[in-house]
Amino acid sequence: MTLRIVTVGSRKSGKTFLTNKLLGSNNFQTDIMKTINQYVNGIEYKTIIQDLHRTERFEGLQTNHCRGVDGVLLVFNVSDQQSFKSCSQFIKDIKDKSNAVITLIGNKWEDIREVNADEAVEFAQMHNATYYEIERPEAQMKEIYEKLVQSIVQKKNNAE
Ligand SMILES: Nc1nc2c(ncn2[C@@H]2O[C@H](COP(=O)(O)OP(=O)(O)O)[C@@H](O)[C@H]2O)c(=O)[nH]1
Ligand SMILES: [Mg+2]
Repeated sequence: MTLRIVTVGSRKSGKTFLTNKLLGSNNFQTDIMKTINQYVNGIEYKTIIQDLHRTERFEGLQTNHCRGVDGVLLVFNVSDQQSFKSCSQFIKDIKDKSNAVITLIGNKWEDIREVNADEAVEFAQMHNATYYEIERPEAQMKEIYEKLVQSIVQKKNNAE
């Protein structure tokens, strides 16, 4: 079983930056499609992470590649209220097209805060998503990805 995970979110929210941190590389400015093998309860799962630059020119197109995905990393910039606001529509589109487990990520790398952690947590809960705020991408991304894969496997097992 191969699990497919995609990044979604406003332009410049940090999707590619965070994906590169997850992969431990710095090379990608354009499309990323990489395989990550991940163990859950002793079973190895193959996951594919997709961060598609070319879908971003029109934000509405991003969710086209969400059809049938297993997981979504939905990224906004904590310093940009608009990027958080746009998550509502993204979530709607994602849910139309998939049964994905959604991880909401507040990327924080500037000093300005326009989105409170509380409202992000509340928003995530409302949509059955998990919220993480990222200040140390190197340290946090791997764990966040692991947890997402665990949740996907759990959801699939429960559905059986
Ligand atoms: N230092 C730092 N820069 C970031 C971070 N997230 C995004 N950036 C910068 O913000 C810009 C846009 O990020 P990018 O990942 O390309 O956004 P995308 O359009 O969502 O893929 C790039 O110049 C990044 O280097 C972060 O967590 N820390
Ligand atoms: Mg990008």
